[in-house]
Amino acid sequence: MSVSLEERFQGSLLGLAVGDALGGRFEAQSAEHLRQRFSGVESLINYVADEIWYTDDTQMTIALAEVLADQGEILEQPLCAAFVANYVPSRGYGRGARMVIEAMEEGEGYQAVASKHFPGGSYGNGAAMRVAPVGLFFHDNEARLLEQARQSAFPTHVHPLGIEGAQLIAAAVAYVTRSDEFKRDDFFRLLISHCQSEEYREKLAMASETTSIEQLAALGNGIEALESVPTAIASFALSPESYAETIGNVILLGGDTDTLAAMAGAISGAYLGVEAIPKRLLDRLEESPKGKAYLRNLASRLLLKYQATHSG
Ligand code: RVK
Ligand code: MG
Ligand code: MG
Repeated sequence: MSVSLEERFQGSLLGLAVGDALGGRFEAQSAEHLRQRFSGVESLINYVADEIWYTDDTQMTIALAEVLADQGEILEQPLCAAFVANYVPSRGYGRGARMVIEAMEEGEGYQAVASKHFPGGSYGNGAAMRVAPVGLFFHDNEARLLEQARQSAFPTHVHPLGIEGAQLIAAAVAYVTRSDEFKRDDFFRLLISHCQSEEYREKLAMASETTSIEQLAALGNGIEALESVPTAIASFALSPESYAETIGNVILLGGDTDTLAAMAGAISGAYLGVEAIPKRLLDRLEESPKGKAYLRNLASRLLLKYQATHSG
């Protein structure tokens, strides 16, 4: 069964938003607590009865997708302007990200804030959680993909581990966007070839051998990119044919549930397409001005720009 590029672009953005919104309900809870509450992924999904609202993960992804759809590439100034225009503090941002965006908003030198707030810059998962549109847009150009993922990280995440996390999620989204059939060994071989640090090489080697939920937990559920990017990738590879399992299994790990499910959902949605997202969840995704309909339209705009830059 072949999935169209339009279904993949929509699947990735909506898959990210739905994962973020469902995961957002359980942020910082423990795996023990969640396992007591839910017998498995099905009961987790059936629990959703009312509207689900996304968090900063989707809000920042929207900024990135808008820049790509308008400019055809990530440029520093339009990206900073889009982060500021899309800044909704109540969506719950990382501490460092908030300070950098507020400095941008004030017209201050955000570069100094980005590199000084944390020594060596942030290695939080904030660059990886928002990078999916880069993976979609540059799915057929590996060199550009890596450079643009780096560029999309820079205003807030200058630490090499924060940037590398973004490059790996972008590469995973790109790989599955090109794939009609998921080839696990090939997928991990490619991702490991993109690793620059020993830390990620080790974690992705572990991810490539993850064949159970217990092993998935050992990869981490934290807010640091290294403690969440490999986990999200491994969860997709564990259930490539099920969007629900891909996001449900990481949410049940507890910890940074919104971001784990946002990243895993973006990969799964790009592979399976928007139809794979359970109707129960998609129906309940918020209908705000930048809610479900806007995201669908943004995915189509992103695809149109992709096609325009690839014709002639
Ligand atoms: C609230 C020490 C560091 C560090 C460094 C830790 C939203 C800090 C989303 C920091 C995501 C946190 C998440 C997040 C995304 C990072 N030394 N600690 N060099 N670098 N940390 O603030 O956009 O949920 O504890 O840059 O990456 O849903 O507060 O933000 O879960 O990682 O925030 O890093 O966060 P930040 P972010
Ligand atoms: Mg969040
Ligand atoms: Mg989070």
